[in-house]
Amino acid sequence: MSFLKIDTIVAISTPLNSGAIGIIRLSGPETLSISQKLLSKNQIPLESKFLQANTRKAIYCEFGLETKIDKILFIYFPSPHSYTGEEMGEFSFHGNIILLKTALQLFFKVGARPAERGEFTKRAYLNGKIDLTSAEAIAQIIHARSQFELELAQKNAFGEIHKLTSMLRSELLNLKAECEAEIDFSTEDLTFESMNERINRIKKVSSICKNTLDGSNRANSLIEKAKVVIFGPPNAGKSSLMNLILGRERAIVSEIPGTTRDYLAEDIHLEGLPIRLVDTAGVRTTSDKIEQLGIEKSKKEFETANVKIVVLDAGNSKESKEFLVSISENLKNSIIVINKIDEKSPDWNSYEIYKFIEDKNGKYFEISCKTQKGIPEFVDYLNSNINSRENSENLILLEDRNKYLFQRILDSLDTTLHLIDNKSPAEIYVKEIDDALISIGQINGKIDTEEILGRVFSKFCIGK
Ligand SMILES: Nc1nc2c(ncn2[C@@H]2O[C@H](COP(=O)(O)OP(=O)(O)O)[C@@H](O)[C@H]2O)c(=O)[nH]1
Ligand SMILES: [Mg+2]
Repeated sequence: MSFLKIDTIVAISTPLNSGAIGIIRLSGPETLSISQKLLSKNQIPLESKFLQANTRKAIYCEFGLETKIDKILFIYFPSPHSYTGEEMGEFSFHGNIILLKTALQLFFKVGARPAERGEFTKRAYLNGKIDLTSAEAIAQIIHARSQFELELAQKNAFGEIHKLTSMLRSELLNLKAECEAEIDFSTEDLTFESMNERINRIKKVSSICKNTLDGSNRANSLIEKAKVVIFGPPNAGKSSLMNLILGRERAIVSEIPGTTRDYLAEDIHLEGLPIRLVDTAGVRTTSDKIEQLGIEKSKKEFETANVKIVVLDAGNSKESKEFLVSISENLKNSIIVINKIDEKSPDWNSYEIYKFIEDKNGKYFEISCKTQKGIPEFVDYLNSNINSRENSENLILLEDRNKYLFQRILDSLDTTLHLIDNKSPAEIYVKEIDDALISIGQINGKIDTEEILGRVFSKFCIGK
C-alpha cells in the first residue's frame, strides 16, 4: 500500500485555439468529488450515485460554480478503465480558449492542480497501461510532420520496438541461462560446437541491433527534408517545371533569359515525404553582378542537393551539350530533363547528347512543359526517386535515447565476443550480457529511473 498522496491533475487536452469543441481532462483520486462540485443539470448538482451509474457514458450537463459557464458533455471513466488507469473525467466544452482557461481556474479552485507536460501519459505508463516505447510512440504520432513519419510512429504505437526488444531479451536470457549453468555445474570445458553455437547466437543478436540502428538512421535521413534542386542554362524551362511540380505559378516564367536571378525554395510533400523544391538562376556568363551572385548561390544549391534535376532546352543543341559537359561529374546522380521537346532542334542528334548521357550512366526524360508531354512519366520517376529509395519495412523511428541504448547493447555484445575470443571464462562475460539486458530493460521502461522518465515525458504537450 502506498502512503504517497496522488494529486488530481487537470489540463486542456485539445490545441489552444478555437474549434468546435475543447476538451479538459481530469485524472486522479479526487476526480469524482471535483467533478461533482462543478457539474449540474437544471441547476441541480449531479449526484455521485448518478455518475457511478453512468460510467463511460456521455452526460449532457452544465458546468460552473455559482455561475454556470457552459453546457458540456461529461464522461466519467472509473479506474482502471481509463487512459491513465486512474479515475478520470473528460469535459467537452465549446472550443473557445478564454472559456477553457476560465474553466481550468474553476478546477484549480476546487482542488485539482495543473498537469505537467506528458503527465497523463506518464501516469498511464506508471499504472502499467502502456510500456515506455508505446508512450514514446504517442509523442511521435503527435509530432509527425509527414505521412511517412506518421506511418513509422504508428508502427511503434502498435508495438514494433516492444516486439523487437522482447525478442532480443529472450535471446539474451537464454544465453545468460546457458552461461550460468556452465558456471554452476560444469567442471569440463565446453565443446567446440557448443561454443561456436554461442558465438553465433551473440552475433545474431548483434546484427539485429545493427540493422535496427541502420534502419533508424535511414528513416531519419528520409524524414529530414530532401532537397530537390532544378538546375540548368537560362531559358530552358526550369521555372516552368518548378511551377508544374508545385501545381501553381510560383516562379516567374518568361522568354527573357536571366529572369530567375536568385534561387527560390518551396517546402512541399511528394508521396507523403517532405521535400524542399528549389528553382535556380540559369547558369551563364554575365556581367550583371547581382545575377553572378545568384548563379554562384545556385551552383551551391545544386552541389548540396539530394536530388538533382538538370533542365535542358531541346531547341538548343549546342548549349545543351556544353552544359552537360560542364556538369559531367554530376551526371550519374542527376535526372536530365530535356524540355521543349515540341521545339526539338533539327541538329539535336548530331551532338550525340543521349550517348553522352548514357556513357556517364545518367538518366534522361524528354518532356514539354508547354504540351505536358512526358510530364507524368517524369513526375512518377521523381516520386519513386524521392521515396527511393527504400522499403519502409526495414525502417524504424527511434528516439535518441533508444539509439543510445541499442548502441550500448551492441557494445556489450562486442565486448562479450572479444572476451570469448580471449578464452575468458563465462563468469567474466556473463556480466556483459547482464549489461545488455539492463539496456533492453531501459528501452521498454521495465527498468526505470526518474531521469529516463523525465526525458521521455518532457517531449509531450500539456494535457497528454
Ligand atoms: N515551346 C516551349 N516553350 C517552353 C516550354 N517550357 C517553357 N517554355 C518557355 O520558355 C521560356 C523560358 O521558360 P522559364 O521557365 O522561364 O525558363 P528558365 O529560365 O529556365 O526558368 C518561357 O517563355 C516559357 O514559356 C516548352 O516545353 N515548350
Ligand atoms: Mg527561371
